[in-house]
Amino acid sequence: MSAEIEEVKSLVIKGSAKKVAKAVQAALDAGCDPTEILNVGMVEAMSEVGALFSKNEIFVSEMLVAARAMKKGVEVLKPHLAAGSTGALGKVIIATVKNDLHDIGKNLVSMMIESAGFEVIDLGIDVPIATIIDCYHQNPDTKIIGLSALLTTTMPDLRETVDALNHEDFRRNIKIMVGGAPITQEFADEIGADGYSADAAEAAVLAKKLVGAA
Ligand code: B1M
Repeated sequence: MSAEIEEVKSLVIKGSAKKVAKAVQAALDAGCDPTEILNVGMVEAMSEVGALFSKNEIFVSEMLVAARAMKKGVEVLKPHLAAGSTGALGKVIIATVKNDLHDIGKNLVSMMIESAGFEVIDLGIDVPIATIIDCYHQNPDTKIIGLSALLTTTMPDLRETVDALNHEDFRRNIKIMVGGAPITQEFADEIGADGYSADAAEAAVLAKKLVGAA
């Protein structure tokens, strides 16, 4: 790993938001690959933060600080990862399901889907089912609804959300894709989603497949 990316990783783990933004810029200036800065410098850093939390070596507040630092880094990286979007492939509504406050992964998925050519309506975190349904009614040309869940305890919320959408008259007009660390293809099939992807890059490919554009 290059020294610049190592610096990004260490600053994300420490949660130094201001320094992370500068370190990401320095890594870009040094010619590091933006995808490597993201995956090795930031996503791996968050995995280490999660492992420290599991071992009771850090508190929730420290996870939050690391998450804020990663967001600052992603802001610097975004123009280098995502080319401008035309929105030509149609609208995607994306949300983290109710009771779940995790949004870093969902934001990366949004960014990649947008740069693949979709217009993304991001409803944020802890999103009630009714909000998603209302949003569809306001945007009846939506092609895909994407749902993220990061906790084993919100997998039932994901199931409930997909189930509710599966009972809507508009279901035949949309595809549903799901993802998040505890989600698997098997779970996605079980709850009646149309697609699952393990990461943001795969999510963009899946979205295109779901609308027949790949
Ligand atoms: Co929380 N958290 N957290 N957390 N957190 C995890 C998920 C955990 C694994 C940490 C651990 O214990 N090792 C654990 C869950 C354990 C479990 O479910 N069995 C956990 C816990 C327990 C909790 C709390 C319950 C802690 C507490 O309060 N006691 C609490 C729950 C709050 C709630 O949601 N109700 C909580 C809170 C938080 C913070 C708010 C402090 C913060 C989130 C801040 C934020 O997101 N703005 C936080 C963080 C940062 C984490 C970890 C450390 C990092 C998550 C992350 O951003 N990863 C996480 C540990 C870990 O993941 N190793 C952890 C990086 C991100 C790029 O990856 O989100 O997986 P990920 O997204 C990927 C893929 O999953 C996929 O693509 C993304 C990009 O490649 N993907 C999709 C995601 N969504 C997709 C949607 C798609 C397709 C693909 O289609 C639509």
